[in-house]
Amino acid sequence: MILEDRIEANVSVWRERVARMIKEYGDFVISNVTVQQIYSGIRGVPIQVSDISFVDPDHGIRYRDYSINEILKLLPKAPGSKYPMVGGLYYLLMDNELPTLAKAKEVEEEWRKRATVPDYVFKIIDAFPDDGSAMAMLSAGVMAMSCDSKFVEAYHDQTVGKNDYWKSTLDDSIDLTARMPHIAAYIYNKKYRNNQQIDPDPKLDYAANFAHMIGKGDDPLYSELMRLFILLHADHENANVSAHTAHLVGSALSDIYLSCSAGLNGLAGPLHGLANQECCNWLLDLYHFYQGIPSKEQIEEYARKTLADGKVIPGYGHAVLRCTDPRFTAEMEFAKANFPEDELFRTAMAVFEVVPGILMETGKVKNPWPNVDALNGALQYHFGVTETDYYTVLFGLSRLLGITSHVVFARAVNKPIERPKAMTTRMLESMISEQN
Ligand code: HAX
Repeated sequence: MILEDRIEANVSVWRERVARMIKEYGDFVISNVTVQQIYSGIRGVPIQVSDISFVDPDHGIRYRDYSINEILKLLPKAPGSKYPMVGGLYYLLMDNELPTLAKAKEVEEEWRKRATVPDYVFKIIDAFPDDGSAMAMLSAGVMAMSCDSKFVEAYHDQTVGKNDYWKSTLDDSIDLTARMPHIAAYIYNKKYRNNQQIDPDPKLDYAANFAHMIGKGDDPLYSELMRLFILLHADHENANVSAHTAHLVGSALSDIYLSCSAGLNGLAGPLHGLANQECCNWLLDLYHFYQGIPSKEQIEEYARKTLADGKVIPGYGHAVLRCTDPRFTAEMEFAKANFPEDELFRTAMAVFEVVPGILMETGKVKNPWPNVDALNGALQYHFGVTETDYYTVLFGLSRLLGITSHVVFARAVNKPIERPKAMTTRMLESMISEQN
């Protein structure tokens, strides 16, 4: 299998690099931790090495050191499409080589062979009420597949050593990512289309097949949006809530399904993946409140009221970024090129002109610029995917590509169980008083 061959070819180099780092520079100090950082979500403390992707605060995410613009240009495109094939993106995340179109297609072919979702997954999703949380359904469906895990089988097989655990983890990752579009579509159809399910179409590429399964197959532009959406949301280094959670769980040698289900639960939080739904709802409320595209003065009034109510303005700010998110820019360009007159998009653009200034005025927001969530919903809305409580599932579908790549890499280099240290307030106080 193409991904296994590539990783096999590189794994000894990766391991030697890690071993050399620890052996020769194990005592090298890269940062000190302050009291404030301990109390503030270990913000800014390096806790991972992430070669798969890196969030550059001033320029945004880089996958394997390529910027979003480079990735959009350099990855092979789906036939007849302006946007890269998801299979090529997965190849790049798993390795550090830009794939050819043939290689991207080979990954998608592997997914096609493994796309059958076990029936018990659908039964578990069916057990939820139709108005239940879409993310809870997704997480439960993913977690259930742990009973099929090839890693668990390998772990109990006395003949498989620790150095080979990555192979069965990769196998599980490909199975999981192959099944994700159908599981995500099943949830959409159960919740919003009276359970009218649509079978996968093996002739379609990964993104187009998902579009087809939620009933949007007739509009080729929606498939283009999903290719772009999946690419933009695939990874954001491995220290954010969802990726770090999945890594932490995986570090206990839990299988990929348990790890990814835990990561999805983190993604479901309003300060993380749920923000795209909150942002779209905020935009819609604003648009309806003023009965159309609001003026700058109206946006200002509305944004100030949001802040005065003690709420955040969703879609703005970021824990790491200190610039306009290039993923926001890529989505803006997509909308400008294809539906510049869409009223919700124009509302989002008007907000972009006003909100950063208001956030700057607060004097406390470190990054007043839009993140990717500021436009996600408006774009989905344009195509009639108006069910905002589903948007985080779209994010999860995409993000598992990055998360599974990180977990495979961690297994390949035998990263150990993660176990930071806690201390008591009394210990902290006495350390401080001893030094003062
Ligand atoms: N609106 C109002 N206040 C904001 C704000 C915003 N958009 N962004 C930050 N602030 C406030 C914070 O709440 C914090 O206030 P307090 O000191 O009173 O607690 C202060 O500004 C400093 O925060 P920060 O250091 O600039 O930002 P954080 O790293 O603490 O938080 C968040 C980063 C993304 C959570 C934050 O900017 C936020 O809540 N944004 C709105 C929600 C959002 O868009 N989330 C999606 C982020 C992208 C993502 O991860 N997607 O998955």
